[in-house]
Amino acid sequence: MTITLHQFGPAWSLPDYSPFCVKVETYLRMTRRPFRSAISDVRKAPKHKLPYVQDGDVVISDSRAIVAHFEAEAERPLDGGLSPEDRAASVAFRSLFEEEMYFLLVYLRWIVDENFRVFAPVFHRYVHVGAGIPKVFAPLIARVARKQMRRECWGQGTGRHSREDVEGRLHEIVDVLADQIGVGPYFLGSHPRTIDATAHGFLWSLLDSPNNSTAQSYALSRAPLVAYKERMLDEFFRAPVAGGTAAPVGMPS
Ligand SMILES: N[C@@H](CCC(=O)N[C@@H](CS)C(=O)NCC(=O)O)C(=O)O
Repeated sequence: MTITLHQFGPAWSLPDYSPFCVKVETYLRMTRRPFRSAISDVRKAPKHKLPYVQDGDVVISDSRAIVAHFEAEAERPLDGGLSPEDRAASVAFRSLFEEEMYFLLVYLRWIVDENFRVFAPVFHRYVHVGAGIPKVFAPLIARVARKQMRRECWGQGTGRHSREDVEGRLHEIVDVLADQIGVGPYFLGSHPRTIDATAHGFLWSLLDSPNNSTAQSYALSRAPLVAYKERMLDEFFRAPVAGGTAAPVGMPS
């Protein structure tokens, strides 16, 4: 059965500019599921958000639901045998990444002028290639999208903070993540778990998106985080997989 991962598309050294899309791609690679990537129109996504996945006749949106879908059908789910303590840690860290760190990253990318100038061409390309809108309208769509992201960040609360406060909050998260990962090799120790897909998606985005931020340089200075990202890349993105080779990073397969 073919699995199609609908996403925004590659950017810089990442397979996607959305950490949620990188999360799902990481999960599919961790579980050695063959899949194809499609750059898709977010307006046509079931919940008007990406990623979503088509697994045969089944369409699943929301990265958490996607992971739950594959975990439920797996013979050996990644989270099988997780202790109650580790399950609690996994759920709490997932929220840290997806409900707090996400908005801090959105702030840096979409609200900080100098970073938005770097992101805009990537977004323009998506508007044209992914949503099929003529290139000439891309800057206008980017302005509308930016306004919407500002509104969302303001509503959630992060948008009301200064850039310094946002960076400070990310520094705190970076410290906590470096302590948690330590020597790893995985987020919760010796076994790869679903939280590794989330952690890798968000850490890779923080470390390698071209954001000018003290949070990024601070994260890059923390050896456990950089080593973790490199380990995840080596094992799941760069290593040959059974039945073929891993798709090159940044290329839809
Ligand atoms: N809870 C969702 C979040 C996905 C999400 O926020 N996707 C963003 C990109 S990072 C999106 O599609 N934004 C488009 C929009 O809001 O119009 C998940 O886990 O998949």
